[in-house]
Amino acid sequence: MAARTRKSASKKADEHALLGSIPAPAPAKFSKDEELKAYRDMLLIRRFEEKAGQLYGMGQIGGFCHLYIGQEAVVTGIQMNMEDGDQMITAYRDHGHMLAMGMESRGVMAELTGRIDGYSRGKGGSMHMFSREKNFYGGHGIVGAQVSLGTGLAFANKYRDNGNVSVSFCGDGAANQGQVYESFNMAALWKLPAIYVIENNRYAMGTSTKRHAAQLDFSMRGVSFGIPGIQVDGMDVRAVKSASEYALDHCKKGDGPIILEMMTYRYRGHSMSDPAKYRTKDEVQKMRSEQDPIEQVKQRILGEKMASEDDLKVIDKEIREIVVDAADFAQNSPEPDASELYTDILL
Ligand SMILES: Cc1ncc(C[n+]2csc(CCOP(=O)(O)OP(=O)(O)O)c2C)c(N)n1
Ligand SMILES: [Mg+2]
Repeated sequence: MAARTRKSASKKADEHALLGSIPAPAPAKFSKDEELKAYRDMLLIRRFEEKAGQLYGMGQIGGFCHLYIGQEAVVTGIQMNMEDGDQMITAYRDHGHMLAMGMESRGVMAELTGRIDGYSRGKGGSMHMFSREKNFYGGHGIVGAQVSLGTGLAFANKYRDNGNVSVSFCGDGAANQGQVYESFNMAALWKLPAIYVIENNRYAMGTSTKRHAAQLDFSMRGVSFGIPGIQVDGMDVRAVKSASEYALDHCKKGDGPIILEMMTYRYRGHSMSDPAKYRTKDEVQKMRSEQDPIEQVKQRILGEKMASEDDLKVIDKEIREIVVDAADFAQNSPEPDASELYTDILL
């Protein structure tokens, strides 16, 4: 009897495995324009955040500041497929998502430095910025909360029958949160147009996935709700683009929610105050030298002679100018007046 139970349990697991995982589509073949766009967009995120790291070190940015450096291909590849009206929502590691959605680097930097010209008038800081106009819904400090809110966005899309999709990002650690599964249940039940992107950067603060996750294959996290998942090389912007194209199509066809697990890595500590003693320097160095998302694109551009080193230097210079301009703008923007403490308050 016990043997029979074991056998049927393992059969069930096989069925779940089939249900849960869709093989990742082959990485897209990029045109010259797409390679250059990906290079430019990822470089902007990287240089912007390096500058933010510097300003933090100089005491110009207070509070929390979580850098996305290393993970740039994830948001860049997804954004390349998004259409007008599709929304994005994420946690606190959010600067890259804002820039990818077209928010102004000046306004983002001014918010980081707590100035009046910031997207939240200097009152939100790094973790709390929004732009309804650009369909970016934050910026959330409560781990996992954005997944429920993103599911609400998907519900609104379906209710309004507007054809749009909400893309909710969360980390590997957040994927253990209860409300994530409540959201999965409702999204599957109502076949909501929701993409759940789990950015698996291998750590939740200082805790590695091996120590925090019972199921290490995060693409399988929707299995009990019948939500398919795809595990994607999140360091290769072309792989991200193909998988997200598939996912957007899945949602737009009315097939309900889908999970994309992005295998990625953050080079910096969890936040600016984390010395990252839970991993070796070699581990970080290996990822940087072997899988860096920007370097991969650069090597393809040069290898396929889509542009020369000099052409790329021109782009690098333009990006540096945008970032320096954003930092100057932010530092010259006034701090909010004390009276701002009483605005935007819900009573
Ligand atoms: C509900 C809740 N619990 C705990 C925290 C503290 N906390 C902030 S970030 C974090 C780790 C999350 O890791 P992960 O989801 O993998 O995202 P990553 O930082 O790697 O992008 C924790 C536990 C929080 N902000 N909210
Ligand atoms: Mg993580």
